[in-house]
Amino acid sequence: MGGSTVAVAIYLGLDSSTQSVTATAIEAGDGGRRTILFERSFRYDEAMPEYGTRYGVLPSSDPTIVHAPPLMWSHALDRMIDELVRDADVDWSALRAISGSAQQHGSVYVNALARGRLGSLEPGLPLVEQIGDLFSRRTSPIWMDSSTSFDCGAMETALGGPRALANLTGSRAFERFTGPQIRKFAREDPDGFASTDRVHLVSSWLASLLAGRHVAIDPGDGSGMNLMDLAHKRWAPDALRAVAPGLEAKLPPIEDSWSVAGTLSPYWTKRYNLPPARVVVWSGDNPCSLVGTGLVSEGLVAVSLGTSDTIFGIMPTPRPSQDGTGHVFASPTGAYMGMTVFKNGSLARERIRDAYGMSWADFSAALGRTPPANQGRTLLPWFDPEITPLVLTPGVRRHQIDASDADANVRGVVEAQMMALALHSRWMGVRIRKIYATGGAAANRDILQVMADVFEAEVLQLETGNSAALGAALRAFHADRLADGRPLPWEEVIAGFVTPKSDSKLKPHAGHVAAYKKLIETYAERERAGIS
Ligand code: ADP
Ligand code: XUL
Repeated sequence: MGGSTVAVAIYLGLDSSTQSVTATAIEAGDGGRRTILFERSFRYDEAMPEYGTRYGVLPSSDPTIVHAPPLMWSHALDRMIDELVRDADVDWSALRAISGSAQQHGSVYVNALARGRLGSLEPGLPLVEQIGDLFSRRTSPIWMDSSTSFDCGAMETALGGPRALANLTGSRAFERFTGPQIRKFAREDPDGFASTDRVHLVSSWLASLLAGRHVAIDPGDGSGMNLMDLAHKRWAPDALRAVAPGLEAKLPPIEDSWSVAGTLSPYWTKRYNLPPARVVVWSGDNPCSLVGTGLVSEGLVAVSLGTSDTIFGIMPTPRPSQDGTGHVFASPTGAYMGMTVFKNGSLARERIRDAYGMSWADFSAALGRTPPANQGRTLLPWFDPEITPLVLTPGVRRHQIDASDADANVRGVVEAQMMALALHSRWMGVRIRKIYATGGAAANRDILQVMADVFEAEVLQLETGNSAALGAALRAFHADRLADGRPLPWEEVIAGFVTPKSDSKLKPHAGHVAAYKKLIETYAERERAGIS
């Protein structure tokens, strides 16, 4: 395929997220034609009940331990491709390249059998029947896991303290980051670690399945490990040593986010009659969302209201958070991105919604019935252990809100989340005037109005809520053009694909802004008191 010019090219972006898998296909013609062909999604819990997950994770009696089955993510990839090729409306012979996005930090441990097996999968048999014996750890710790405080402490001590680790890797040690997670595994199950030939991220594992060989980790997702030298985008030997002896030999290499890892392996081309499309290295969901929300230059930020709530924006040069709040990641555009992450996002909103037997429409109506700033009443929404700020013992802390007052609780959870987003993005040093909202809950304009009022910023919805899958498709497009020797600047890659919805702009109300300016300081105090 390399070098040939086709009139219309199709690019596929896959997003393997916490609760679901999504595929977005785009068409990019030479004559400037740009269309999102389709988006398709299914949830693991519903589509694959045999794995026993709830919200995409395995049941656990310890709230700090959160794992998911890597076989399920692999199976879901196969099933999604199967569903896509049945879609008669798409001419898959025009598929030029595939890339992907995955929940960050989660690690997949495979044994040496994978080396040969990845490239020799039998097209006549389903994938899931051929890879079950490749995992040297049957379950994968994911980003919601917070059981590695001991290993975080050990890594920070070995590297000269939290600030030194942040300056080297972009973040102080965080419980969910892959380095501390690998350290814990090597310590608790030395035999399992010894039989591990490769430690992948979810992103690099799924890319490996497509390409039929072990594929690299990109600097975007590599930044979520506490193991990568952020300035040089290569493994940091001191950090690897602080995790486990021999780790370097078990890690894939780090390669640019626009690297072509190969073409679709015979399993995919023969089983599904697909062309040998280029497989572009995958990245994390937040780095992909940066592209899929069009944040390819400085000045704008996006807030993603998915399973996690995240806030991020591009940073031309890395300025790690000196107070240990957030992260600097490499951006898949080659620059950097600043980001803060909250675990109690959509599932906390759902907990409140479900506790009072509401629908999303009822939830919105409750926001409509209650005054902004909730008469000074707040709650701390820590249903699960929280990442920002670090809270390992979960529990909702209410201030003057009666647990039986449904409306006040609805307003309380949304205001808490928006104030926490605003407070804990201050370290980025950006005056936020405009926010692109994405993720499942960005469909809810009543939630976004609270965001606009708390941030005193305009909030816009995008044409697609699936910015991670779209970002992956756009990355495939960018990398394919580059590999053909016809590179496009990022502004041209995203043009026509990443558009705010017309009439979607929400503006802050002056009176509400004033109320939140007061409340946010009270909230900050209650948060500090709530942690201790
Ligand atoms: P992820 O990619 O992390 O799996 P999504 O971005 O797909 O998650 O978001 C899924 C979440 O979106 C659901 O858990 C649900 O709580 C939330 N959601 C969907 N529709 C609405 C709505 N109308 N109002 C608020 N939240 C919503
Ligand atoms: C990012 C993070 C989450 C996951 C899941 O640091 O932990 O946003 O990527 O989406």
